[in-house]
Amino acid sequence: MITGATSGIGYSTAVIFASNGWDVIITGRRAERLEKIAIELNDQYRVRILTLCFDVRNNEEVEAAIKGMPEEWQQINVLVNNAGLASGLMPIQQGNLLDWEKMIDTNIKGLLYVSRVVSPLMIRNGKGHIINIGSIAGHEIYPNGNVYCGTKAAVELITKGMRVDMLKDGIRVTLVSPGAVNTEFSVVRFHGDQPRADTVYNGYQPLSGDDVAKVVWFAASLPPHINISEVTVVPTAQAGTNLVHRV
Ligand code: NDP
Ligand code: 8X3
Repeated sequence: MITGATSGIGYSTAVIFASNGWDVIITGRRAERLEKIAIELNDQYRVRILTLCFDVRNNEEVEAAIKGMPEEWQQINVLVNNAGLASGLMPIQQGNLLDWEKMIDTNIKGLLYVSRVVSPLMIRNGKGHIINIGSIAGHEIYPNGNVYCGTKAAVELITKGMRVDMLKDGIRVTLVSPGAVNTEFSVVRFHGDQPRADTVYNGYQPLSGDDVAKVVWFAASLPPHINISEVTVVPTAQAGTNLVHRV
């Protein structure tokens, strides 16, 4: 199950699992995209794709969608908690409360809602792997990153908490923390301002969604006794959230 599979890292992760023969549950709010991706992956890789359209911020929708799946789909081997966003880039003293709430509700509460429903299924099945998509923004702050960085720092500690709590159940828990990835992330952050979003990726080669998906797949495809606890993956041209070598 991959949350936020309608674009970027989540989409690429769905492709890599499907291309390796896995049946995949893809989720997101954009129903049309989900259906299009399901047809594409089914045609190309002959695997089964289940689409679940819900907003991770709405716990009722999350529970109804996941608990309502046919029993066979409830055997979730891997959950990739990827759905997330940045909204705005403003100093704390000028912050927009709606942006803050969107980020906190999606990146922290949404991840928790989905995990709360899926983790008991994994424990019931006696195995499972939760891969949370954090960020280097969770490890270090940059100007105006305040709340987004805070949500990703929370994801880091929640990931550790999950690992501790489900240790006895044999559930693997991994944190993947990417640096700059060229997806819809920046256009979402800048509320649809594509030219401004493009400036984030000018003058160097950022990661692609496919690059991050390879790391997620690596962690998921290791033998069951190996857990990658944390991995940070950045473009070669990036040495920190605010340190990118541009030419
Ligand atoms: P995209 O904007 O391309 O993808 C985000 C995905 O999350 C979309 O599929 C979107 O689907 C989904 N999503 C967002 N909000 C919700 C919601 N409320 N309910 C359900 N789904 C939601 O960005 P990325 O692929 O870059 O982002 C994926 C993750 O990677 C995020 O957690 C982000 O914080 C993290 N990340 C990104 C980095 C980057 O530089 N791009 C770097 C480090 C981490 P839909 O709109 O259809 O609901
Ligand atoms: C996304 C990376 O550095 O733009 O998490 O916040 S950054």
